[in-house]
Amino acid sequence: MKITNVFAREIVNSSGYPALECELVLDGELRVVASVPSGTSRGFHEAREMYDGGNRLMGKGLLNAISVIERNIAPLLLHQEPDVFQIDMKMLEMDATKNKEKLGGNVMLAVSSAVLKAQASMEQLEPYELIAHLMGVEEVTLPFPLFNMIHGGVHASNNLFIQEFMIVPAGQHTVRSCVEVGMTLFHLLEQELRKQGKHFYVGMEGGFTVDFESDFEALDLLSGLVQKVNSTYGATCALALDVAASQLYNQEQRIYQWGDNKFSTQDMIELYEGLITHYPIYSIEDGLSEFDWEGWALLNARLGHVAQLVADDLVVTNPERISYGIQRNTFNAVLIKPNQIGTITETLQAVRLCQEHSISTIFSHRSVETEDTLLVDLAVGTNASQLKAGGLLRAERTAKYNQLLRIEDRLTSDLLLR
Ligand code: 2PG
Ligand code: MG
Repeated sequence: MKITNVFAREIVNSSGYPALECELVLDGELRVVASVPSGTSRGFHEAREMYDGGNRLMGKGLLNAISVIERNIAPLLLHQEPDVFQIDMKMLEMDATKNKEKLGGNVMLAVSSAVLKAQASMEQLEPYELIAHLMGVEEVTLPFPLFNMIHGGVHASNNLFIQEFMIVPAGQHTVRSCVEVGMTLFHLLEQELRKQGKHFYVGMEGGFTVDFESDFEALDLLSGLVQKVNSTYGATCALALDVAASQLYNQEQRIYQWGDNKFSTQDMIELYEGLITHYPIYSIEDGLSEFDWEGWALLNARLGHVAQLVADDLVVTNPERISYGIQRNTFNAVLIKPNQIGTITETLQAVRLCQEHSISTIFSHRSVETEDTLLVDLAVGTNASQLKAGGLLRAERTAKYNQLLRIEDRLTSDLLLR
């Protein structure tokens, strides 16, 4: 099958701004589309995004990006069989800058994702099957979800400093039972917030945005609910946090500003040690800043054996940064966000690198999303250990969990057929 048309367009993302979508037509009849997300708490070293700037749509227009796809990249695709590795290599030749300054990570990922989907269609495979093939994975195991319950930091206009309070339905053997435990806990949380007379609304990642006296009050409430679910349903839920500490860090003074408190790296590590002792915390993401490499090494040495310590902003899905971090022993898990690096090929490289060094991988959505679910196929096809796709409200988040449920059903019925 050959690519016969290449289109790009602006669609609407979950924050009411344009998102870039690429559409490919194969043999004049089969169509695939892929769109890309965007971040709010973006890492400093992430791939740049191409936006128009100027007045239209607060500078977030994508007309230039569309033109780059349809004029500059389309000639590389037309009349060719879709091959994600080939096109990624060609785009990386067109833009050899460190941060994808020329083409933009949004442009490259929209194309790369669409080509991956087209290649899967051509080979009559589901995207996760093609990805498993590309990764040499013979038997896929499904990632378990991290559900975002309460928003804070730059994701919410409340008074919490921790950006994401998530629950981990650990100990469940199927995605379906994870989702059931997640839904139960979610509604228990809603009931509790109502009972306490708190004003809350649905946050940008599909959890709740609500004021608490402090981050500790939110942790108390959630860990109480986790205990309740665990005893009632025989579950073994735990908590996961994304502190997004780059947002709290003052690089010149080397301090973390947590409300009125000024914390040194050492204070932060002690804070986490205390939290892990008091609460059932399984995972801490971005506990320290993207500029605090020494701090990360200390953190990992001190707490790496008792908690999952996830690097997000620190490594931004960039194989070079991941490799540097592995050499310095700075984390035991990495968040994988394809749009931080800009191509599917580099995303797969990042995962491979982690897996070769027994570093856990967690595929992650962005705070500003579309309904695209390729992320889930990537998580499944690479045998990633976890999937972080937000809360259980808002269709762009549930689209991801629903895709995971569908894949689970397919895999189970395949097994039954065999
Ligand atoms: C994160 C992400 C997703 P953002 O920090 O992990 O939750 O947020 O997309 O705003 O970077
Ligand atoms: Mg993060």
